[in-house]
Amino acid sequence: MLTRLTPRHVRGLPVADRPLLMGVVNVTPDSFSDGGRFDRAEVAIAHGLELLADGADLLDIGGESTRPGATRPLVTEELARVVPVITALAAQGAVVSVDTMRAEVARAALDAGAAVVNDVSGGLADPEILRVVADSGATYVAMHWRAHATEMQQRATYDDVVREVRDELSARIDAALAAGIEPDRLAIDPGLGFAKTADHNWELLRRLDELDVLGMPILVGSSRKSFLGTLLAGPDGVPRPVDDREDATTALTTLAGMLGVWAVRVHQTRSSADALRVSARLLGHQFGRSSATGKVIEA
Ligand code: PMM
Repeated sequence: MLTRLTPRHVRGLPVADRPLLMGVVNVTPDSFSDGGRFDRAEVAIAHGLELLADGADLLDIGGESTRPGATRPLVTEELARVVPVITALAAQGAVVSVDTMRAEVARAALDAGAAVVNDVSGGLADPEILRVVADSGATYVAMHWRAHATEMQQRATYDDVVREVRDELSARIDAALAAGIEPDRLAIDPGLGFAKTADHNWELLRRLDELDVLGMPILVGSSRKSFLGTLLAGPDGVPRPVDDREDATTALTTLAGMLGVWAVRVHQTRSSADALRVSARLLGHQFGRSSATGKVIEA
């Protein structure tokens, strides 16, 4: 039995009668899902605009691949990848999030117009990032994380994955608040695939309501991840390729809409935007208002 989450919003970000749709722009040569496709600034910018036209509410710009085993780029490389793309997309009116674990990159991204810092390490990789976000008054997304990509697979051990993720996220919320980030500018994310097996991911999705007690909006990123490839493996056991996991991603977006998460992070926004409009039309009244269009109302 899946339990609906408490509706929650983040101050200063769009509000809708459905989960917000975060479109991913990976400006990297090596991300698992789309590495090398958008690693030139003008291609990444065009892709961001396409995601917006297809229904994204905000864009998540990242310059570091977190695929298992990936080596980290230099700070200078990461900055050179993301800053021009953020500058251009923010100038065109997009609500921009930067996907980074580094304080220095977060600071430059906020200066370039980003409104959100999406930190997959929840402040563990570079604790200074919390202070940078607090000083700027931006939104902070704290994801559950245990280790960098080179060693995260070995850290996928839990007695009860949901309880441990909840407790570890609770500690990250405390750290963010202690650094001065305001509670209504915080969101959390269970970090599917980060130090998690496929079974851990499914368990987290099944028991997402147990994270609701933390009192924070929840973002979920399942798009194209390997647990979907494993689920959809053919009779030969070969996982479904990354670029053929879109329908499964949309199915999970539909589920997220029914559960009432705050936001979903996806690589392709068109089908997920449709899925969210369908779930909002069906269930919108449960958010306290109903809309036939799923149109975003500015906060
Ligand atoms: N997943 C990836 C990168 N950033 N951020 C959040 N908040 N949640 C996620 O699940 C997440 C993330 C990895 O996927 P990608 O390399 O295809 O972007």
